[in-house]
Amino acid sequence: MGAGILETYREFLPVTDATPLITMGEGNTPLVKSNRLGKELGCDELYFKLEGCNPTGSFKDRGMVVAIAKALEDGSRAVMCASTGNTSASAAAYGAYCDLPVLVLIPKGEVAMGKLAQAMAYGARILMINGNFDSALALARAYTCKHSVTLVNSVNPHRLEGQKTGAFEIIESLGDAPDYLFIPVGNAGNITAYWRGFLEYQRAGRSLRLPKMMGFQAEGAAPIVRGAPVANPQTIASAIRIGNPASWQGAVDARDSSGGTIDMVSDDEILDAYRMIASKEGIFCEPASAASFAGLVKMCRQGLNLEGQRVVCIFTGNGLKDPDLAVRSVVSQTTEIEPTLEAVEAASLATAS
Ligand code: AN7
Repeated sequence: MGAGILETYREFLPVTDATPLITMGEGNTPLVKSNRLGKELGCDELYFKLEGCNPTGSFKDRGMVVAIAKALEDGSRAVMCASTGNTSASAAAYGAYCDLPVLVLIPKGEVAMGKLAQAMAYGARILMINGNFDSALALARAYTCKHSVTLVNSVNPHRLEGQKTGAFEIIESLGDAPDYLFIPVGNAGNITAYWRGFLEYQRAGRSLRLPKMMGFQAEGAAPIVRGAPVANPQTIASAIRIGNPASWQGAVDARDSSGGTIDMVSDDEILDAYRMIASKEGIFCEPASAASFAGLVKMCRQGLNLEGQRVVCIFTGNGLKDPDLAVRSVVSQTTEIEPTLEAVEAASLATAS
């Protein structure tokens, strides 16, 4: 373990003798058992997969390490992606690690500060466009068709190959697949990849069961739920502000073959979940990630009975990526006091007694 996903899962990945087995320590992320929220929902086996523990703070590193390794194998001279933030941070980091120039197209004013800071620090060439993610992705596709620059969005098949390893790890941790997998849906690559991972491990005899795939979009950016692209997607969860997902069909297949669902949650439900996960479990994930748990809460309210069921929520990215939102949306318990013991005692009374 800790060898990186290319080496650990090479028999399940497009690894050849010529593929460089690069790693920045991605994968092998914690699967943490819920201590409080599961009980509140009547579920005694609820787990959280902490993808924010990857090297750049999101699940994107699993797919990016494969995409970058294959780009190097193919002699690529530069890579490009469009991004709501996390893909650009990941591409920029792996590009820096491998001395491969990285171009990122991001929607101006719509990327969380932490992610932008990462792309800048890792030294990517950042092109801010006056448009949304969907138009950025269309431009990245058009540019990479015309020029010999490798596209590393999830339309690059190597990305989803890497991302399916999240499902492998869950099976290894639990001894089998869970009954339900709750996951946020944006461009729909991750739900597609997880389903593939569960199928492949079952086929390889490493698991017996298959989970119901429960995907959640944000209400203002829910094209799959509504059955048509959304021209001007809006949600506080900027990572999943996507109106025309590239892996639309993959998500629908995962839903239908698993007997799961793809539904939506409101920004208020996302923020409630985001605050609960942090204040009741000690896990700080980003708002888009909280859509998975918000979906679980919604299903339970609608009568889903989780007694005796094993449930996993994927927390796709780290809360530190969007500190502005945390400061704006959490009522903090902060008071300013004089630097005296008396003042500390007076202020602590209610909390420590
Ligand atoms: C934290 O970085 O699309 O359904 O450009 O950053 O596989 O797209 C990010 C997506 C969930 C949705 N959670 O996953 C990008 C980008 C977080 C994310 C998603 C994203 P997909």
